[in-house]
Amino acid sequence: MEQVRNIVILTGAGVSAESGIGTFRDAGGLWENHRVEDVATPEAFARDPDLVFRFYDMRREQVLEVEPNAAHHALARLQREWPARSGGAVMLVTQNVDDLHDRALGASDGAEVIHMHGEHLSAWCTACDARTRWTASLIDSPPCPSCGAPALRPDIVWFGEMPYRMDEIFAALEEADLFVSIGTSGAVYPAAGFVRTAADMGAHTLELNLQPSQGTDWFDEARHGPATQTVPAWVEEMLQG
Ligand code: BV8
Repeated sequence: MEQVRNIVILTGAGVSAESGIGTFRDAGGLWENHRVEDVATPEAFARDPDLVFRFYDMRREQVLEVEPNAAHHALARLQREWPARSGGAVMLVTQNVDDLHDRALGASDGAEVIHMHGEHLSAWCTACDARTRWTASLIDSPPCPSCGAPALRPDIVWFGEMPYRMDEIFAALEEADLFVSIGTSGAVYPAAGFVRTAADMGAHTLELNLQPSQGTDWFDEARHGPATQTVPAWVEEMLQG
């Protein structure tokens, strides 16, 4: 593997599984017998807002009850230590809407977590477009703290909606020497296509997952096992290498 300076990491539900947050595949992709695609869409929200509010209120409460695990902490350590050690950069992009990466990272100057599919702990006002940190429920249509309108929705990217910060992500993929995918099944696009973009740009590609993902053939290397084991070992290797 060439000299690695710039790393792009993509994570999915598997990195939070050992913290007690079920993955999408775990539940067979179902919630209260609703296909996730049927509650995580603008159409579902228009059709039955209370159903969608209950879905996200329940998951928001769950996030407040769990803690980051060894995989989250190892990635936070890499984000803090890699730049000085390598002269390069680490971009951590997550599909997860929980805040476990953020809590593990804490207030580290310059380092951040890019939530390409949004966050549970943020509410988005469809009247004034303000985004507000939010830990309570949304089902009773509370007023927007900025404009007062009862127009708050979960700040979540639903199916059919454009993921966040795609320009920055693709710019980093173009500069990446190493692309690492952790705890994701590779079932949802555009995230599932990042490995091919990175590979096309000459990056070495590594998959860390419990089992082979749908896109496993696109990776140069794959290590299978629980994230709390594979991720700390890989980070130690990178920082000692
Ligand atoms: C868009 C927020 C267009 C909501 C989410 C190309 C081909 C086919 C379809 C499409 C395509 N392009 C677009 C589509 C449509 C769609 C899509 O991909 N559909 C799929 C179902 C086929 N994509 C979209 O709609 C995207 N938007 O394309 O917009 C557009 C363009 C221009 C202008 C406007 C619009 C938006 C997609 C985002 C939807 N929102 N999340 C919420 O969370 O409620 S997606 C959601 O599902 C997650 O964020 C994540 O992305 C995905 C779940 O996947 P994973 O995280 O990987 O979880 P999963 O359970 O599947 O797998 C877990 C893995 O972990 C497993 O492999 C398991 O083995 C492993 N594991 C388990 N335990 C452990 C572990 N690994 C390690 N350790 C463990 N302990």
